[in-house]
Amino acid sequence: MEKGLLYPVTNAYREDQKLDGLWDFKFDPASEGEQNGWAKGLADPIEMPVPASFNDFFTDKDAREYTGDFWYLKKVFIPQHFAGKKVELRFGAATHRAVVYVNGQKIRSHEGGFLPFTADVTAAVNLGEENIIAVKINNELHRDALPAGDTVTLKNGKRMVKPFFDFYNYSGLNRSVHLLAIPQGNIYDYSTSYEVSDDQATVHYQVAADSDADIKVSLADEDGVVVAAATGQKGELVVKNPTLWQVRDAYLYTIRIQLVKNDKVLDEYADKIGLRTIEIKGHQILVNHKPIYLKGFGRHEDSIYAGRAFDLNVERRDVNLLKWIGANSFRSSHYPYDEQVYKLADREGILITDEVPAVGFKMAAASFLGGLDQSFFDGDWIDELYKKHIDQVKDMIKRDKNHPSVLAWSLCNEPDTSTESAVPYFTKLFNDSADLDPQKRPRTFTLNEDDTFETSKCLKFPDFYLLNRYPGWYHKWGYEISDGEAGLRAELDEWQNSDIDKPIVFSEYGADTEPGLHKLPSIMWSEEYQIELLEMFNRVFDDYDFIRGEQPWNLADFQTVEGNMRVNGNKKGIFTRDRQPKAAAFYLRKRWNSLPLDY
Ligand code: GCB
Repeated sequence: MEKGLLYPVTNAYREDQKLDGLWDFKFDPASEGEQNGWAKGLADPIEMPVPASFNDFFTDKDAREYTGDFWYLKKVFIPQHFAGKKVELRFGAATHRAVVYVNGQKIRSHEGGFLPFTADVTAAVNLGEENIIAVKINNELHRDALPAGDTVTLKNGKRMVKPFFDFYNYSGLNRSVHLLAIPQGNIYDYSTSYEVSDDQATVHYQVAADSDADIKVSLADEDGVVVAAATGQKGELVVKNPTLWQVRDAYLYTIRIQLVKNDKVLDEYADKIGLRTIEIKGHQILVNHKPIYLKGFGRHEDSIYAGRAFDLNVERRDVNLLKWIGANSFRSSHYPYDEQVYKLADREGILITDEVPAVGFKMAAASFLGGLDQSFFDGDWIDELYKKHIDQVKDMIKRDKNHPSVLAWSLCNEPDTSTESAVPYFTKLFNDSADLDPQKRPRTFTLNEDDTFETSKCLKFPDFYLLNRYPGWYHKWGYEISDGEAGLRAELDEWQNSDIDKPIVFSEYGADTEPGLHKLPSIMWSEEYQIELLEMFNRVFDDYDFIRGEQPWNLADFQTVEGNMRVNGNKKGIFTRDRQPKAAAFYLRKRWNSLPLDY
């Protein structure tokens, strides 16, 4: 678990330099780089953009599919004026495990390809000089790691990954690298929780700092007017007549935290927060005590050329598409996204179900590879996997807890919860994560098609249910879709007749659709069939009032592993991979713009 994961800022006390651009890059198939001194320099490197996944830049398949160790290296001038400060390197994401070296000295390692980590390099850097920063990354998949999969060696000696999920194993420094200089005694974490009524909001705050200085906290509105102030490591900020953060109508206050000693400010951290509450009551999801209905998508960080790299341009376009189509939410399937995604959602009033990269926890999900007949949670990898899983849940919540856009935590995608062996795992996961979020946001996981009201042994855990269901596509497809609808209704009738009274959100459903393929009457893969499938699901949703959201799969087409179920990727996008609408986008836009927020 990381000590603090505050997003880097530059102010009078802190300096943040992005180290994006071209880095030296080299594959290390024999894992010999460390003993051969690669941490100090790479012989015959190629140049690789950061942030980016390396895969799609290559024109040869061995390089694109490369699995194993690989190195990034950059010479960075570290200024003299960093003297007296703590110097850190912050990696937004290194997929999936990394070792950081400075001037040949090993500094730290990290596992988990979708969350940031910070290396304290104060003692290793030479100020006023160029320093050599090297990172050894490994992109193998294993059953005891997140996301889960296997790594195999082919008869020709080449390695390849066999993911237990369908998204392509894009690898590299997928998010920005930051060089930071911060005060030695610094603010390293803070958290807030809220109580709101029409005429007052109370912000309960808590600050974590490596210092015995006094802590001062203030809150300013969007005009910069300070509306509340308090002192102490823990306290309350009371705002009279607040403007609340509302869904698709965001208002952001600035919280400013200062460390002060003898009237001198030693450190300052400011951030944007939104005043709002989230609760689950019966089968309703409430924001600011009012029911809301989720409209949106599952998504991926995925685009052409740079793979899973965070690209602010793509994100701007995606958020504009979400607004255009009338969406108010998305799930960060199947991993926490770059922090800038959450900042944009905060600004636009979009709700996020934030998902940890716990995906592939089901041997049958390896069906993309032919399926493996064993319960995932019976495996001997479970203890090791759990350590990594809870560690990443902790880091995700630590990183994202202050974003008003975060609605809920998804602790797993489609785990195999239909065997008893899943129960102790989820008991522990839900117990160990219970107190991590001061706002006590709802926690959940998605239930795959096989994990139904009847078969799942873990229905007691989620605060609300996320159902991934594919009638009309993976079963009861084409002309049989009416039987698919009947099956879906039969399952929902069971939920309705049970004593469970919790919201259900449909977090995945959809049909692969080749853009431009038209057929009257429809056939599968045509744009017409995609609309028919959405219409079928919507008919069903409209008949059950405990369904509190619809998030079809996926916002956009995305790259997957090669296979006989995919034609150059997963085509269930409502938009193409280059973010243009399929016919279904116009259908959904009409529906979603006509549904009230509390539908
Ligand atoms: C699922 C997975 C998602 C896949 C999707 C599909 O259940 O959660 O990652 O992409 O199905 O299209 O097969």
